[in-house]
Amino acid sequence: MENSTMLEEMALRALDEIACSKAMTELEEIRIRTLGKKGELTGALRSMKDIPEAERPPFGKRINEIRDQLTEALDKKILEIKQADKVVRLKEEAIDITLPGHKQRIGGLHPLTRIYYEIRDIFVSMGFEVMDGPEVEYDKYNFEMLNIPKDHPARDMQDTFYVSNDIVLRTHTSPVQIRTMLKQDPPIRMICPGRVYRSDDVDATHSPIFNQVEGLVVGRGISFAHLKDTLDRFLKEFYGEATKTKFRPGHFPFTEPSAEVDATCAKCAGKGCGVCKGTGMIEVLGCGMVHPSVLKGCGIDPDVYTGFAFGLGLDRLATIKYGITDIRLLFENDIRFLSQFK
Ligand code: FA5
Repeated sequence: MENSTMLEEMALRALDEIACSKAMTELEEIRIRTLGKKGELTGALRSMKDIPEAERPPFGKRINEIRDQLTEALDKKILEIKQADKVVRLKEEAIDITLPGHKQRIGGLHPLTRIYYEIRDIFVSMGFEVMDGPEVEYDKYNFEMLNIPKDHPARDMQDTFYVSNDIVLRTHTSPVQIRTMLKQDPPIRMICPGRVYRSDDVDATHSPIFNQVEGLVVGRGISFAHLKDTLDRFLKEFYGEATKTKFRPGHFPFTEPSAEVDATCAKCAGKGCGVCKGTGMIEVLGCGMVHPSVLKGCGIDPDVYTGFAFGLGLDRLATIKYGITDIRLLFENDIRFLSQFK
């Protein structure tokens, strides 16, 4: 076949292939096959030597025209494919803003933390400072210096987890009283929050791990009237102005006299309900005047200084305040329960 006919056929075929191609890889193959260094057009140029001299200029001109035509067709098709790809990509990456989003859950403070913050703020506003003490405690601080010697029956009041003969998991926050009095001279006015441990059986009102807030005031002329007024004020602030308090005689080896304090039931406002067992009042804390021998053991002269102390169960206070019927709910960390306290 004549060279120029072959050239035209090649051009037509290439243009047709370009028009039909759907991918960049196909176009690249066509480009290399037709316009590449060893491609069909270069082959046509080389074949010029075989045609009569008079036909060479129009043949060469036609090769250049076809090169331009193919280049233009390829460029156009590349643009088309890129455009189509972009449309597909935009469609795939499109964000449907009408779809409902994922709800961002906002956390909240644990009810025990909230209760503690409330209690802390009330006492801090009365001039108390906040102290801290270890949960793994010397028997000496947890019991002995609080007037509870080894083998004394008073130890039965608090079933204890012993780590060794001399070390216990503290059964109450009262050892922080001792630690404070040992390192600080009066006047002292402190509260101490913390976790405590007792080998109590678990039920709706008892847990082997629970939380207390201890309070201690030591100074000249501190009397039971100060204790009564401080706790009265605190309970009114905490449960509401209408709250009434009742001080009943109690017994703690480290305070004399000792008292247990009942407050108007927050659930029924004193009318009587299941929570307060129909009495309208509920026991909320233990307290008393610091025993002179406890002061003396800590190097404080009981003839010069007197003091009062109190200890409240944070978990019990939380159950009463929020009407929680089972103390265990406070430790299970069930999100359905906790999310009610945001
Ligand atoms: C004491 O622990 C004394 N240290 C309190 C005190 C301090 C008295 C200073 C005088 C001066 P008691 O054992 O009663 O006292 O415990 C205090 C509070 O802890 C109780 O009123 C109760 O609210 C709470 N509590 C006691 N045992 C448990 C338990 N197993 N689970 C949850 N709360 C408890």
